[in-house]
Amino acid sequence: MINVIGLGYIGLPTALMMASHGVEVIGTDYNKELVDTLRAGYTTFKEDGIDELFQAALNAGIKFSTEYQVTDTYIVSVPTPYDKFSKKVDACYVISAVKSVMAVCPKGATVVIESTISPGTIDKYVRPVIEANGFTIGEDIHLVHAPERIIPGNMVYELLHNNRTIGADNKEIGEKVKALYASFCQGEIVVTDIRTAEMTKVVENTFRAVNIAFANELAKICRHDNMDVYEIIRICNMHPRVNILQPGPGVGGHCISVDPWFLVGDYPSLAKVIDESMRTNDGMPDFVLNRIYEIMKEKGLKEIGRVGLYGLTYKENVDDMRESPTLQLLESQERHLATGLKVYDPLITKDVVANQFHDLDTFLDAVDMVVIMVAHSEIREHMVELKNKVVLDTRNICNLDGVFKL
Ligand code: SAJ
Repeated sequence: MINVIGLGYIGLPTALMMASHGVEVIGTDYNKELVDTLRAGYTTFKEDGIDELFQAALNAGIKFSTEYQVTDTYIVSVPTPYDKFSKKVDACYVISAVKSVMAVCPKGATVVIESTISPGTIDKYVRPVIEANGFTIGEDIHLVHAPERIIPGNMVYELLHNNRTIGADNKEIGEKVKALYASFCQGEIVVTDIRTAEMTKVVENTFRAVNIAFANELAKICRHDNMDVYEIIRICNMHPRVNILQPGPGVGGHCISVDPWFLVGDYPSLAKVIDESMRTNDGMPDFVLNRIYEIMKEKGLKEIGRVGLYGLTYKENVDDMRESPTLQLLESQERHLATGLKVYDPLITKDVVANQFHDLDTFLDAVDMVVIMVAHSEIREHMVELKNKVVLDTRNICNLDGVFKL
């Protein structure tokens, strides 16, 4: 039996996937409300295919609990926030979960850490907790790092198809955990050591962050001399060895906008390109705010309160707002004492910010200028309704006449 600890964006789909592929699974989360919701038969976030997967897992007998279980394999998938000031990972939830596992686990158990952690976290924080409980690692307890790789918006598909990395202290345990993931994963599963697995995860997200920063920097350069960055990227990408990503209003989510800081925090004098890239990405919401003022001036618009931001989530078609560029932009407008921007997101039904609307028509009635911050499918379907508005399209999805780009 597998006890999956932490039933959030990664733990839940992983638990469901294993259960629906014949593995006996109990999912544990300290949040009673979340466990009650799952027990009542409801998923806790939206994702393509998650409801069907949930149903298959329920049919296969998955259980949910607030208690840690006595079993031989644990998968720890709890959040790893980062400390904004020190730029270091905060492993408190991982440490606390491992402590709780130690309180119940039998000798011989395997503890798999799936949470994203900075390189060295297992040596520094996880091993001492296990040893402090009187266990010898490698004899009484086996330790593995199996970092997740799935992308919000396509999680179920990627869980099934992505290649994976398993880091283990010894090959035998690595192969055992590989077999567990192979119960559902159709991709290649590479077994390596723990430190390498920790590093690969952070490097993958850093690669993407640096490449997005390059696109964002190009957008700024092109804006300076009024060139079309999208056309330039399109043509450059026709070169067989060039593949530039897309500029945008900023980088959000709990991965690309966070993990690279672990490397900057741990190697401040070495991680120069990464540091500069992260600052470039973090500066994009301010760049958008400046664009809003420039365009308002050009179009003779006087009231910032008649400008509306479309999209609150960190990217299209997900309901996750963590580190979202729109939230960063709203913070930025407060710093510039220019509050009043209107906001609408079809996927955020709760009131989370001031001046938030819950209906597209009312939102459009309240504004003269729309800033497309997120390329949700909904806005693509209603593009024609924007034709009498001034539009700043930060995602390059709108081809109405006169639309402004980054
Ligand atoms: N973005 C751009 N331009 C682009 C691509 C993305 O501005 O060309 C922005 C998005 O709008 C968003 C942010 O970057 O605000 C991040 O979005 P994303 O789709 O690139 O990535 P995430 O954060 O949703 O998921 C990433 C993935 N990592 C990589 O692709 C290397 C995923 O595979 C990881 O599992 C996930 O981080 C994670 O949990 O670590």
